[in-house]
Amino acid sequence: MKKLLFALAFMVGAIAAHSEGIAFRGVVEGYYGRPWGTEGRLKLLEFMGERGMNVFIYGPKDDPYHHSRWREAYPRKDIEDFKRLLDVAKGNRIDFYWAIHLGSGFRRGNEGDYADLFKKLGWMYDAGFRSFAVFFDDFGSADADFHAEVCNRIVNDFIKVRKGCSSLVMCPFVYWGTRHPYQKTLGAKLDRSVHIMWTGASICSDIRAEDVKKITADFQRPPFIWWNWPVNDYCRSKLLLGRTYGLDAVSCAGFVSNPMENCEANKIALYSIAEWCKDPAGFDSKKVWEESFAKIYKNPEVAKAMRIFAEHNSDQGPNGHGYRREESAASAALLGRAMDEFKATGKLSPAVESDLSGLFKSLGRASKFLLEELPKGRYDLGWEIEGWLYAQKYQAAEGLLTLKLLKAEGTSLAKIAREIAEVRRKAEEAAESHRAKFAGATFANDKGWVKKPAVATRALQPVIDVMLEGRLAAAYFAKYGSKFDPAVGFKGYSSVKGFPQIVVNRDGKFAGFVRIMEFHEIGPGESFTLQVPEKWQTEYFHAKLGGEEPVLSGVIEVSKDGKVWEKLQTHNHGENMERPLDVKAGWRHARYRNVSEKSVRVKINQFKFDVRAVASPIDSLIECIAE
Ligand code: LOG
Repeated sequence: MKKLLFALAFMVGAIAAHSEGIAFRGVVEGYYGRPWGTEGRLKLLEFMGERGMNVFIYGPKDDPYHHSRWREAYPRKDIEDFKRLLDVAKGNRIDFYWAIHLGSGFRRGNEGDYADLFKKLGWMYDAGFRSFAVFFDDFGSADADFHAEVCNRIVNDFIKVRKGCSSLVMCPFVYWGTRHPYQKTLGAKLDRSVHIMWTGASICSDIRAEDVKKITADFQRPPFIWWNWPVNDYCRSKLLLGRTYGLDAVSCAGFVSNPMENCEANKIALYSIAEWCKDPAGFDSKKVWEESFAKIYKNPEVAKAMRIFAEHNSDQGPNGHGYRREESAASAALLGRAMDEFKATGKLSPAVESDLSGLFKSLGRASKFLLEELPKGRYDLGWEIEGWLYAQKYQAAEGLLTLKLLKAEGTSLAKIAREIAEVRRKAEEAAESHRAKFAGATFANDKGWVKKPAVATRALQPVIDVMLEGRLAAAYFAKYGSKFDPAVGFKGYSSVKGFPQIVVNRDGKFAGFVRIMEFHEIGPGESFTLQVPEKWQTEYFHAKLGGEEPVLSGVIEVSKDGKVWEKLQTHNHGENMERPLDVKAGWRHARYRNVSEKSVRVKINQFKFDVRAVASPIDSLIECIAE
């Protein structure tokens, strides 16, 4: 009998998927990080209504009253906000679910915990909720009997008792993959009415028909899919604005997208997901993505610029989930050709150069336009994506300057290198101010997780990097007669005639002179100097100069610019002179100067800074070429 019912339910689900699309379709606010806030949610609900989505599951990991403090009542203000949300959801024919996360603190068989749970659900019912979900993801343990028991009791003692409640939705502890004993037990024991959430073959993954088939058998019901896209809580430096693909036309009880913390920016993905849900089999990913811009952005110029920008902001970058998306797809051939040509010849053909220049210009124009045009109120798209728009603007500028650099020589080359350094400095400044803005807008524990924005990292930035580094390295060779090594950005020099060539080496944390084995005479007033590139932060200085004599005859002086020097109060012992440095002071030069009236014999056993690496080889190279 059970089997028959199951087959019947399955068939109904399958028919629903093909005639009217997925029954429950919408959004789960289920990510880690800054929750959207009521204003953000209200706007999203309107959009979902317009796009025919009909379910919103509220479960932001970082709402304490959903999660760690699930027993406690929401403050009155939050309840008022929920009432507004419920109203707008109703007006848009959206079933607004409130989820409780019981993964921490709920003890199996503890009646006190059950009492607290029903009290809390009762308060939420009184606030107006009729749809409830229970989450166990990422917290607790794989105890299927326990999770089935809690859910079944909610069904029997609450959902069925209170008037007008929707079917319970639950997110299990093992919410991805198939064939897990936990999933099978859950499937067997959970009340038939409960929907079980599932993210696919892995946590973030495409949804494949054969996996859905397996999990449908394990759960003894079609899964309620929680699709972890376009969520970016595991790749917060990126915006995921690309097309929706990787979804087979599957039968499922429901389909909700877990989106990015960037609430407004989600509309691009959600537009497509809504279309997919309406007709999984007929869905045309490219076409729907293309048409979405004009539907989302009323101003056609904004739509056009967003389309250009989105094309290059869609891949997560390397990440723990191993989930990746295409990026800069329409430019793949051009970028591939540029890379090949440059690697083979150190140059670009005129055709490729002109196409690349066109691409950078269009990206530069689009991001500048959006920076000027988009309103930047706290819940506006402009506020959310400003940091990425700046990054895109500076990346485009860097790209164009790089094309100029490829053809420049001598003083003009140095001048362009300086311009590139300036663009990179501005990009860094904008990224830092974005980080500060986002950190300021989130809760205490989340501040450290906020990342600087990154754009077009998958295919476009690598081409700029290869060309920039390649051209600068060639220029370095022409200028200094040696091959570039990131450590060579560090310099050592001396005022002493006949002093041997100083070689600077960077070894992990240390940047300093390669040991000089023999003694050398340092005359009165003479010195030798170690210099590190601009972006490297120094936090310690240490010299060992071959005996006590140099320590008694000389001093260590430090400077920020190589012009104004200050005596460092070193701690001296034996042949050692050392001292911790304040990183913020920005000391980049250190020299030993003989301040006595006679020559002193020095053997450089060690002369080094401890550095914190912040600069890339490109920054070091630019510094060597630009001066
Ligand atoms: C969490 C979710 C998070 C997502 C992506 C589920 C069911 N739970 O690894 O809160 O946003 O992955 O990082 C999850 O997906 N855990």
